[in-house]
Amino acid sequence: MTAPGLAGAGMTEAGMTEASAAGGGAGGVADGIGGWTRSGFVALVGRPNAGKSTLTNALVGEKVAITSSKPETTRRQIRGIIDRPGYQVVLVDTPGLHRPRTLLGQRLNDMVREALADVDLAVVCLPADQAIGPGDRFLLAALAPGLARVAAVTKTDKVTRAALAAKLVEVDALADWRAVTPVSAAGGPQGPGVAELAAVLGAAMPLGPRWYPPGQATDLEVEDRIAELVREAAIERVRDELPHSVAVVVDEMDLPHIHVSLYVERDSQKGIVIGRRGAGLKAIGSRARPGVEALVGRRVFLEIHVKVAKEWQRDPKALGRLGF
Ligand SMILES: Nc1nc2c(ncn2[C@@H]2O[C@H](COP(=O)(O)OP(=O)(O)OP(=O)(O)O)[C@@H](O)[C@H]2O)c(=O)[nH]1
Ligand SMILES: [Mg+2]
Repeated sequence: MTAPGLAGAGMTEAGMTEASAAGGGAGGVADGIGGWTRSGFVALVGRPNAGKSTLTNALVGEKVAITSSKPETTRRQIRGIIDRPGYQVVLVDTPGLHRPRTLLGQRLNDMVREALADVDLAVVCLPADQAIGPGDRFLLAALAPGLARVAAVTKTDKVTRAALAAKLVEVDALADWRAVTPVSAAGGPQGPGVAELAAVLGAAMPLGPRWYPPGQATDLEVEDRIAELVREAAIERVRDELPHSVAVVVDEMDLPHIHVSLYVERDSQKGIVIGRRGAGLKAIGSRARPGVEALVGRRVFLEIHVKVAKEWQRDPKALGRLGF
C-alpha cells in the first residue's frame, strides 16, 4: 500500500537522503525542513457502525466514504487524504471487523488485516455510547504489537459528560495508546475533537513526502464514488438483510447519462428495490443525484438498472466480478 520509491512505512530521518534520491512521491509538493513534511498512512479500524467512515469524512473535510446507520456499510479500503501545512495523513477507512457470515464477510475482514499490515498507525474507533465488547478486544489483539495506536472515542454527542469521562478512563486502560481522543464527527470538520485528532495524527507521522497532490481528497475513481453514492441511497431505503445484498457498479458514463447496475441476490429483492410502479428506484435516484452532480460538476441522469446476481455474497465468481 505504501507509495513507490520508499522502503515502506515508518521511514526515519536517517533514511531521508536515500529516499529523496529515490524520487519524491506522487505529490512532489513540499514544505517544512529541507522540503519534507510529516506524512504517512493511518488505518481507521473498529467494529461495524463505530463511526469510522463519518470520522474519515470529517477529517478529510469532504465526503469520500458513504455512511449509514446499518452495519457493514464500507466494503473496501478507502483512502481519504488530510492535507495541512506541515503534514499529510493518508487515512485508510476500512470495513467493520465482524464475525463473518458469508464469503464477502471473510473478504471484508481480510481487507482490514491487509490495511493494518501496511500503515504507520491505527486509529481504533470505539463508540462512546456502546460498551466495549469482545469484538473490540479481538481487534486490539489482532494489532501487531509494535503498531502505534490512537483510540478515537466516537459519537461523544450521544452521551453525557459524566458517561464520557468514565468511558475515556475505561478506554485508556485497554491498551498502550499514543493518545485517547474524544470526537464527535456527525457535525463534520468543525465537530468537537476532529481538528485535535487530525493534529495528533499529523504529529505522529514520520518525515516524508506528500504522497498525493494538494486538493486530492481520495484515491477512488469517480465511477466508484458514484456507485457508492447510489449504494448509500439504496441502503437507506431498504431493511433487514437487504442492505447487505445490494451491490452497485457504474457500467458507463456517457454524460449527462450515467448507466448504473444495482445488483440484488434474489428476484423478490428486485421487486422491493424497484417498488410500486418504480417508486423505490426513483427515490434511490433522487437521493443519490445531488451528491453525484456535485462530484461531476453538472446535471446528470442516473439510469439505474436492477439486476439479480444470485447469492453473490457467497459466490467466489460473482464476488470477483463485483470487484471483491
Ligand atoms: N450522533 C452521532 N452519530 C454518528 C457519529 N459518527 C457516526 N455516527 C452515525 O453512526 C452510524 C454509523 O456511521 P459510519 O460512519 O457509517 O460507521 P462505520 O464505522 O463506517 O460503519 P461500517 O462501514 O458499517 O463498519 C451512522 O448512522 C452515522 O451517522 C457521531 O459523531 N455522532
Ligand atoms: Mg464505514
